[in-house]
Amino acid sequence: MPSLLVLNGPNLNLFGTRQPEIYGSTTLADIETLCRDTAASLGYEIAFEQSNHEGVLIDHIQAAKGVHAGIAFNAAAYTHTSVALYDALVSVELPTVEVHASNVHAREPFRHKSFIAAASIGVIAGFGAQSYALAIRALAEHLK
Ligand code: CA2
Repeated sequence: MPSLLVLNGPNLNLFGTRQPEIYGSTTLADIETLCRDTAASLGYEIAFEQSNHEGVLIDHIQAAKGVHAGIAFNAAAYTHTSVALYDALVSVELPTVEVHASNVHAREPFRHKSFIAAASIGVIAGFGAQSYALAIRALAEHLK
């Protein structure tokens, strides 16, 4: 079965534990289940990873080449800062969808800048945990 990488950046292990008014009450484990179920319904399996470390995220992106058909990526705060993650995404040439649970464009101005968007086929933000399911659907549609 073809496979997708769902990659999560710093602090996303805290989903469902704090700031529910911004990020909802769904835990990252719940989001993993949602991603697995959504992907399976579309004929994909997933690898689901989270790291608080930029270099580890880069290692996951590099290792995805030849293994996964695409990436759904919530780079969290690194979205707004990381040229290194942009370079890694460009180098692997895999279709990537940028994902955010919150609507970053309705928040602080520093969240309006994304280094990930320029290396992505599209961006989904603001739908809570469902942003992930929508990203997987977008990838599956793109890969048809
Ligand atoms: O909305 C998103 O998914 C974000 O990627 C989440 C990041 C934020 O820096 C981005 O601008 C938007 C924040 C991760 C912090 O996660 C927490 C989750 C629960 C409680 C506290 C922090």
